[in-house]
Amino acid sequence: MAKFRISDPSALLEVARDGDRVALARLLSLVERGGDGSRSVAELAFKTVDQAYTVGVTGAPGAGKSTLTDHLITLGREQGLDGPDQLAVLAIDPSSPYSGGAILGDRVRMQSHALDDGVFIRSMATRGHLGGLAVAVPDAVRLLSAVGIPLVLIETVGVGQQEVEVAAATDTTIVVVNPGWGDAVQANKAGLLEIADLFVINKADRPGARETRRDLDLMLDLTDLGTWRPEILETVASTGEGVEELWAAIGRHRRQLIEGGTLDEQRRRRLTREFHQILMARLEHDIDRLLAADRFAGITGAMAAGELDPYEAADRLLSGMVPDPDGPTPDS
Ligand SMILES: Nc1nc2c(ncn2[C@@H]2O[C@H](COP(=O)(O)OP(=O)(O)O)[C@@H](O)[C@H]2O)c(=O)[nH]1
Ligand SMILES: [Mg+2]
Repeated sequence: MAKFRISDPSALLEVARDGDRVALARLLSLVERGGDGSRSVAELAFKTVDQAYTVGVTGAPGAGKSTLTDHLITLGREQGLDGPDQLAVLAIDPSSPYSGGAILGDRVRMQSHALDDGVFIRSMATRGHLGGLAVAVPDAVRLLSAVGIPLVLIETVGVGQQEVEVAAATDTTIVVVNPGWGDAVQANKAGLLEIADLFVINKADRPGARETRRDLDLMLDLTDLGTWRPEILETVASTGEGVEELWAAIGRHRRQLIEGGTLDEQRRRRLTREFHQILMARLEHDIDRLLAADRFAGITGAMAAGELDPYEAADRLLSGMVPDPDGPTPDS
């Protein structure tokens, strides 16, 4: 039991690499929480050369993402990307229940299940992480890679800019829609059309799948596509119909990325974007702190009095020329 009291990240990582899921869960908690702990985990994990392959599953609430992901877990375990292997699931959608491996709200049971069958499932929030999900999720993926997990499934609800960004930042992005008039159009509006590598029309047991396929095809025709035209698949996640074909399509997309050399290129681009997010988050944090300081009440006062326009105030602030309201004034 002594080892469970370890809190030093590098010691935890060492234990996690030997397959200790409790240690891994603890490291992921550090990542979620942000701050110094998260920083040292990120630093350790960043040195990992073999990055896990990431598959994003996104779409509106109720589209069937979790049910579909459940099947992908099974297929991932049985077939893997290059043969059966362990895998991890990050559920960013807080309403995700998994029948196979996990029950949310019962973390202990969830982790022991993961220990049994090589599936590590974790729901993720960001709590204090500066930069939010867009920074915390890549950190988590690198951590999972660092402990030797080759495949990470990431379920996000495709609503809101942050979630869409997270969904987009995966090697293969699956957008789940349902049959029926307008669903494809909604997905387009949410910005999901541009990020999709594969479309899944789930609940294909319901009427309207053909129309949804036609809508998607029409929208794809109007989109400036790269070398890969997103495939459109139909599934009935509740029975498992079509999920084997989906797994095969994931494999095709992955092969295309690897053979075309675009996998590395995409990952480099994502890293640049991540760096941008980190810088933005830091600056925002610093600015908030500056503005909260008493001495800056003077600036707000000067702006309110019409003595200083906001652009001039920003110029001075950014060039470090903002006069200290508590110090001597330039013309005194
Ligand atoms: N009829 C039908 N229902 C499905 C199908 N896939 C999922 N469902 C049901 O749709 C509901 C929402 O599924 P869930 O996987 O939780 O959706 P999520 O919110 O996108 O993760 C559940 O009651 C599922 O049983 C399907 O292919 N056909
Ligand atoms: Mg779900």
